[in-house]
Amino acid sequence: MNKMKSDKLLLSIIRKTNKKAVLGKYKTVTRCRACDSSDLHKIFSLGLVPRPNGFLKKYMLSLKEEYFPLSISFCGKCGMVQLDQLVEPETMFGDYVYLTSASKPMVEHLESFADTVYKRFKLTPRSLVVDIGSNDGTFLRHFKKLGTKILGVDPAKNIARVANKNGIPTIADFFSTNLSKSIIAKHKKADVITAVNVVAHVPNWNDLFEGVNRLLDDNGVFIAEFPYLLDFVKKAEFDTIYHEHLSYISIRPLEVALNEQGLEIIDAERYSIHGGSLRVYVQKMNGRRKKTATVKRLLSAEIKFGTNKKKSYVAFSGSIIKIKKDTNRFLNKISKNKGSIIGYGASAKGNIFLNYVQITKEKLPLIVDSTKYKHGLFTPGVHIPVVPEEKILDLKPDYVLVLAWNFADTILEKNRKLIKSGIKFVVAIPKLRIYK
Ligand code: JHZ
Repeated sequence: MNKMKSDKLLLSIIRKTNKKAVLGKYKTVTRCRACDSSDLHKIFSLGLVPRPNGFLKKYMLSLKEEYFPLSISFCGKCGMVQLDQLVEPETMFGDYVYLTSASKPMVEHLESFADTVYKRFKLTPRSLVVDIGSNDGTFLRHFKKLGTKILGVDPAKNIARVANKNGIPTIADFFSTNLSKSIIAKHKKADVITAVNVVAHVPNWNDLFEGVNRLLDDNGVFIAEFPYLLDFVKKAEFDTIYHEHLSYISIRPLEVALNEQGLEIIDAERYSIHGGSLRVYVQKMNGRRKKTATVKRLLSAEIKFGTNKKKSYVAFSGSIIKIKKDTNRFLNKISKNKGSIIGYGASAKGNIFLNYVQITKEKLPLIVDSTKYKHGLFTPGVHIPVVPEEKILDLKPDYVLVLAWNFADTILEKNRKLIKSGIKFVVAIPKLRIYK
């Protein structure tokens, strides 16, 4: 079946639950983002889904809603894993609802991240830290406290406005080679450039890394952090596949793309945040710092895993199908027994989970969340209302499905009293578990 026919067939299935579903515009990616090879092989398709952060206001529920195919492939040459579709970035990031400051574990992670960087690279009041994808300025706020110069860049105009109001100077734009030139003209070269959960979102790596190389001082460091491919595959974190995440990054392809733009990885560290992330430290090619043994060790682990081999992704695909089956079986049992259940954490990944598993508001009538921007909105596709986190105290459901599984420890800990009172918390990824 050709692509167009299969999209139309999938759309007709979705229209059974969402009559307003239409096919949105997207481009198909045919070459590897890292090495430009066309040797791409499909890993898994999640069908058609709406934009992951496409929350709707009430009046929008009666309007058309765009859906896009969602699938990932690996590159047979360099092992890069990437999305097969490209949705116009402007429509995803121009007006954003995700706030870094809404998740306490992330705020704490960024605080210790800033401390580490400040000490390791001996920053001073003259040092300039530029944060790409700076969101509400949570990360830069820590550098400001430490006393460095700071500058944020973020395409979400609504959120950049908030950051500026809170004293974090932020350019409301996509970072690019062109923008790096104007930053140098107005400020100076950067001693540190950071990009936390950003590289995976950028379609054109050459332009990003060329811009980084231009903006970086000769002795500067570029530090990027992103969910790590090996964690993603091994822990079946399939709902982090969404249209904002164009790449599922490992060291090997990233190094290919960085080298191409005159940059090299000198160190890497693994963190548990967001289900398992990798932080890489990068300098200009043949810079003064030596490469650590960790980079080599991780590279060998990637080769051993076989990031460019079909067989490495078979168990991952099997787990996705099993999670869908187990969750549906579990929810059906609850509704058969007339039990009540709500969701916890209206995350982008949660929206993919709900749409892929086909969890409608009949099965999950409400989601609580700590982000003020999401309150009063409805989740994309399945239209479940989002309410403040504290509402859980009035609702007292029998079960709570934790959609922000990456913060399950924090969410379980802060709701310990509710769990003791008999409310059962459920986490579906990497496999269905009930906490009581
Ligand atoms: P969270 C984000 O994705 C955004 P999302 C982005 N696309 C990215 O790359 C990844 O992170 C890595 C809420 N919450 O962070 C807040 C509570 O209600 O998993 C958030 O809405 N109570 C840039 O959206 C959501 O859960 C809590 O106690 O998939 C978590 O969203 C906590 C801790 C969170 O990311």
